[in-house]
Amino acid sequence: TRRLTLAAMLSAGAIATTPAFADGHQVQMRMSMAGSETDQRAVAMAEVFGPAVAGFASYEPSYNATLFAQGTELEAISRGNLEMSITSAQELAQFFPEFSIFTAGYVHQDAAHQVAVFNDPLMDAFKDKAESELGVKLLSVMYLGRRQVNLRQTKEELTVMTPADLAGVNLRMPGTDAWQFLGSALGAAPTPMSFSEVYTALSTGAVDGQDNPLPTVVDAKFYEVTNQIVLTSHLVDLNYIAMSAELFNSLDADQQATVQAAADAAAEAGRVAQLEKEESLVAFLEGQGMSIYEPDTAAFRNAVQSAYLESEFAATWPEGVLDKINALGN
Ligand code: KDO
Repeated sequence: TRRLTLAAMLSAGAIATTPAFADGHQVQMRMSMAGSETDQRAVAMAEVFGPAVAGFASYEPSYNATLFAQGTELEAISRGNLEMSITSAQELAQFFPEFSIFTAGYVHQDAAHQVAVFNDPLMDAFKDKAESELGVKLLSVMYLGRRQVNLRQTKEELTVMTPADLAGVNLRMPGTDAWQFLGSALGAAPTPMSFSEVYTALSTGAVDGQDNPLPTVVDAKFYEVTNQIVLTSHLVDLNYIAMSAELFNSLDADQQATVQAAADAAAEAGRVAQLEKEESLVAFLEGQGMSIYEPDTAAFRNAVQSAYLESEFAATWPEGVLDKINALGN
């Protein structure tokens, strides 16, 4: 509904569409991400965010980690070499370990819970730290989806019901400590690798599998080089629309409000699209010959939750925040 409101505002001329600067100068907003152009977050940013800020800024996305390698975007923003990224809590945890609370398996419950957490005062200290110490403003939360375990092995070769069944499985996880820990907590042998290398690694057998939400499995065509998906739903994954704080703070109040509304509207549009895909893609993937099944989810949840609570990550979580996050869920 936010998307419709924004579109209505644009067509009604309520949002300026002429350059706000006297010399017609447009603010450049380069956005680098590892995802593809057809990823629903990318689509929402291009279709909703870009047009909404076009009155004073040019939104210039680049995909597939072609501008900056996955995991280097925050530093690039911090140094003034990049204006925007769709970043993750795992990447922020590299700078601020307490962000690992948002990377822990089976904490976020669904897309609505992510939004409630992001907009709750509990987030203020996290946002303030990213802004003051890294120069990165977190504008809005995007929904990537429920991460599932996606393997080359056929279900006949390996049926995964509990974490013990993943013992020795070489599972590609993205390359930060928080991601590697999640792979271990699932019972697998995690291997760090950037997203852009995963398809080839799966096709050659360099790894046994990877984890991502169903829309990503389809968008990146991982179903062509794997045979099964275990519906662990181990992480209801999110991303943040991140912007250079220096750039944001250089805008006037109206422009800042426009950027904020545009980010929220893009996040909402992307969320709706991604949820729809997550629902509908099971049939598509089964049609491609994939086995898709539920494991003993309670066994995964118990193993993963206790691994986190006993970990050094949990020691960095600010007092009381996990309880507040849980209280915002069902
Ligand atoms: C991935 O590397 O598996 C991951 O899903 C991690 C996310 O945080 C996100 O960066 C995503 O990749 C990329 O945007 C590609 O979809």
